[in-house]
Amino acid sequence: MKKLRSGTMASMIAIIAIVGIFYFVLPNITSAQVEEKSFVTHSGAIIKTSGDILDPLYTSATMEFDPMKYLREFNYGRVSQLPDGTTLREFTIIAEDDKVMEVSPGVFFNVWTFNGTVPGPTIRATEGDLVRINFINNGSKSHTMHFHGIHPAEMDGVFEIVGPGGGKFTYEFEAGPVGVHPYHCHVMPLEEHIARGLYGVYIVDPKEGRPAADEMVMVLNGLDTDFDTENNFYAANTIPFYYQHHPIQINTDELIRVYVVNMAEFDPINNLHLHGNLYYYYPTGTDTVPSTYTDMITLSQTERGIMEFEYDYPGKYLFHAHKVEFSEKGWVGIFLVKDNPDQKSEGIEYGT
Ligand SMILES: [Cu+2]
Repeated sequence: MKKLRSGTMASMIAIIAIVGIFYFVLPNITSAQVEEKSFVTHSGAIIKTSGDILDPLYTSATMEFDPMKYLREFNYGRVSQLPDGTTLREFTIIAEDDKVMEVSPGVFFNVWTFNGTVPGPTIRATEGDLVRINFINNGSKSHTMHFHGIHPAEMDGVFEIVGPGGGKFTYEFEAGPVGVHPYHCHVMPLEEHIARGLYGVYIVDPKEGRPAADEMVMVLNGLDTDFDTENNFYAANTIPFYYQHHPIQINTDELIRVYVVNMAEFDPINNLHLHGNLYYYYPTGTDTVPSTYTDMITLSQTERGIMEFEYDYPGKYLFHAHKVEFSEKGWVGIFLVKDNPDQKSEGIEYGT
């Protein structure tokens, strides 16, 4: 009986000790878990969160992407001359799938990249050039590069799967036809490989060139950050609202040429509306004569074209998806039109 009592006492003491540990120690652990942490986002805002922070400022695999730099950056490759006089343009493109991008303040998304950015570099050549792409897959999944345009079947980036961990393939084809084309990974599940960011723009210039212009590239994209095959954010050039907060500066009486490509997955259409102006539109950029003069185009997946316009009046003009859901989720920007320093003012001041 005594033995039993002392055994019961020992058990009770043990239970009290265990309960005590839960009561006094565990709250400290749980309070540590709900403790808010602060960090600075790409826009300079200070965000507090109690969730797991995948902070781009402290994550080595973070993707650095500057939509303003991307806008007017054209990659003409390493240029050399073949014995027959053909211009050879060589590019090295590296695929990775471990980068993290802050797509909106506090929202981090694992993007898959060509040369470290979404979209990948804008590849540019002149019709008839020989384009050589030294493709390296440093990702953890198989990837390829599939170019829209004209090329031999074995250069199509569909059946020649390039394995992960350093797989290589050399794509080689004659640049053509003239126009603006997308390139993207073509490994299954295709929707995911594209939506994660493995795409970019490929421009083929006519031999005679195009009239001088302030040229830019806009890739219309969507971001499905919760993997439910619906986009949570939309953008021109990846970062929602970027060109609204950082307007694109252009001049009055200067030709603006925008190479626009729709790469948004999951939604059947996207569109582009320009304020205070209309633009000449060249579908796919394959013709030198515009098909229409409009302020609104509608684009399905990988549909693209060239827009050309000039502003008469300085000021701020919106451009955005007229599918309002998309513009309210990030696909909206501003052209800040300034008086052309090379032109004399006409004297009339509107809105004063
Ligand atoms: Cu892929």
